[in-house]
Amino acid sequence: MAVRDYIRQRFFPHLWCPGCGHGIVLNNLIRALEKLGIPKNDIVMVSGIGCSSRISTYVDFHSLHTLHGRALAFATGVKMARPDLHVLVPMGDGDALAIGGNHFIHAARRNIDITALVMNNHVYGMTGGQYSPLLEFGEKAATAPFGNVDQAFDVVELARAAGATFVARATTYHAASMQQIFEQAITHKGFSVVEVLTQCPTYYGKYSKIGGAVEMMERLRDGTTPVGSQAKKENPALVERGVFVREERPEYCSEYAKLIERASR
Ligand SMILES: Cc1ncc(C[n+]2csc(CCOP(=O)(O)OP(=O)(O)O)c2C)c(N)n1
Ligand code: SF4
Repeated sequence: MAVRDYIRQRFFPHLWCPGCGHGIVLNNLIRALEKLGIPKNDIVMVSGIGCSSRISTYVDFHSLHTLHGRALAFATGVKMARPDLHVLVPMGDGDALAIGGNHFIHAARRNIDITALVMNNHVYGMTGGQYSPLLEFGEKAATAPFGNVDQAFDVVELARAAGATFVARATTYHAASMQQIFEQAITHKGFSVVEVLTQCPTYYGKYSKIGGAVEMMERLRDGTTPVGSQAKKENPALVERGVFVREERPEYCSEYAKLIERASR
């Protein structure tokens, strides 16, 4: 199957602004699925609301475009009804970790076999660039013009602590490794989380004064380093990217099937 076969061409041109990172995520996700050879009828994409969540409009899979913050709740229902299908959940940082934070930690705790993609642009892009729980302390956004006084979440640490069995971080600058990480996350049996550091030049780039898409991607290039690198030891401010957690643990749907079996004896 060719990459274009995974796309709903009738919904193009897409709604993303020029330079938005979300299209890079869509591109790498489709390339990963094409490389893995997963038939599109075996994939369900469930999303909430946000610029990032719009990905579900553009892919020719079974798709549900649901409520802001609730994608993982819908996805849990889909996966429990049809554990044989691959369930992918693209979310913005607001969708996943502000309004959706509770669903996120409990999906991780259950280790349900869902692939969660957290597209972290630090703001609520769709509604005008308000800061999300992932905006770093001191940074500026539409609702933090004098600097953010809240502390940010680290998605990787949160997912690890909550029980996710595959946890990774990619960036839109490092597109080739993003595709490889997606392949590993999709084939992992259990709750997998990939945080993708991405850019919203329209709001975050403007209000933070970082600049346009190019400057934002240069920041991802210069501000990140492979996990466990010497550079991180020399400069602790660098953000690590790569795979942080890969573990085998009982998966929720498999355990639930065993429970039904025990109860039916
Ligand atoms: C229950 C509910 N609350 C608030 C909104 C308004 N809303 C729509 S998208 C969004 C935030 C989007 O930010 P994020 O999830 O980070 O995705 P991005 O647009 O940055 O990709 C909000 C607050 C909504 N649609 N529904
Ligand atoms: S507002 Fe930001 S996140 Fe939304 S499409 Fe534009 S650049 Fe992307």
